[in-house]
Amino acid sequence: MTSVDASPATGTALRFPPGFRWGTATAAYQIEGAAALDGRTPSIWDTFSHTPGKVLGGDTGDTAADHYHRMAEDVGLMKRLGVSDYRFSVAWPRVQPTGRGPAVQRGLDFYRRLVDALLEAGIRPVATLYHWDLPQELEDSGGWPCRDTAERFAEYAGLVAGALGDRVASWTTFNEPWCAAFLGYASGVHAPGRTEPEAALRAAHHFNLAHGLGVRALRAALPRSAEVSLTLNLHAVRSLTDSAADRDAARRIDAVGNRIFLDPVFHGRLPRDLVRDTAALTDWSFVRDGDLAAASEPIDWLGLNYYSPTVVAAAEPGPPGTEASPWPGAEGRVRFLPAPGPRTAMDWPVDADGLYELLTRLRDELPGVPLLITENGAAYADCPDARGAVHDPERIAYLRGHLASVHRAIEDGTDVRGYFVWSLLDNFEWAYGYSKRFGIVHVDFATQRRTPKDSARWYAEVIARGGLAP
Ligand code: IFM
Repeated sequence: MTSVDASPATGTALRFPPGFRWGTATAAYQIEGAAALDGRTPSIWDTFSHTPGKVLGGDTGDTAADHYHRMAEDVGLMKRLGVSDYRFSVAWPRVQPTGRGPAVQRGLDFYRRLVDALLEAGIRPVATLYHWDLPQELEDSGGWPCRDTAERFAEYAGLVAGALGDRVASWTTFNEPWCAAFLGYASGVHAPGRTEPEAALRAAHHFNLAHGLGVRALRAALPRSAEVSLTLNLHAVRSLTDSAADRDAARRIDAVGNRIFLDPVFHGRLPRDLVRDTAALTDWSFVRDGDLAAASEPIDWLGLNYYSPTVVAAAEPGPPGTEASPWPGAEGRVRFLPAPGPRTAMDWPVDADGLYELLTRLRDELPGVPLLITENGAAYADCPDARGAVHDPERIAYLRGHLASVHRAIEDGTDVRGYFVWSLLDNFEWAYGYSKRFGIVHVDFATQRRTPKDSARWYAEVIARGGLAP
């Protein structure tokens, strides 16, 4: 392998602690395809992506990266990278198509084959139970704003743990419940595409409840040594100025973006200011006795997904915006501003300091809770050159900068146990379809040919070295 390092020399090597977990991550609907095979039924994302106008270019996850049929090749790619861990998600409609009742063996068998191939390759499987693909039947009965969905999730968690618990030692209940609740039910840019702010707040509460009930179901089905966790996309919120009004804008976004999950899960309480901010929408009477105790079942680590920071200021007086907001309780009060600096193909600012800020905040607020970066990465418009090689120096620089931030946080006393690149493969990037490429492995979606990008070679070197070269 040729050596690739697109970053300026920094002088010193940054070594990560022994046992640091180096991984990659994917999600079922984004890569599997085989949407109607072996008993799988539609999820909310099948319905949403097949609805004209919802996804760029009319793209769907019907075939995606065809991982369902190319799983062995993809595990081979990871083995060559040298990763210690692979974070994947289980498609609920593949293993329990209606969201109720017994599991479908053919669906479970796929994940059993995947896990066996990983273990054979010396890679630790990290299974996420929910990465946004709710069985459509459960949405038809009310979806996440409906309490029963939380109970259904706990049953599903128990089924999957019963089937795979003998070989999967690391489990995550939810990936990014903020996106599922607020992009799915408030702004409607994600499935199921509803624009009902009160329903989104209910959904957020039911995600917290489902997480806690899921933790209980997992603990009941798994050996004591198994790890159980949750992944949040926390927002590194910065106030534009130090004025009271701008700081209040940041507080509002922190409440409905971060503390809406952190407080129930780690402290068994609702943020008081959030309840106040949202009083015109709900009295929160859907939170029943015992819910917050369930939500705060202890977990073994917290997964953090980070891409870019959020800069806010107090809104200027004016007519309300026409687009539905994903921030109930903050509409008309907060203005979002572009952070300075270079941007990725998603138009997201590149700012590795935001990751350091979040990690050290969690160090201070959640002492004793180990952290894993369960997603970090960047989309760029990668193209194979005439010889088929994919040069992606910006992605290498992005990953390098963010790994340096993780290293700095560790040096400053933060207990970070691992880092998983998003993503192993180019994939279905939700409302953007196949137009955005996050993979360190390029996928030609016409032929399904996989080509490791320069960043894949660079990441393999980082893993082999246990850190960043000087
Ligand atoms: O592709 C997504 C992933 O599914 C969840 N976290 C953010 C990624 C990039 O948008």
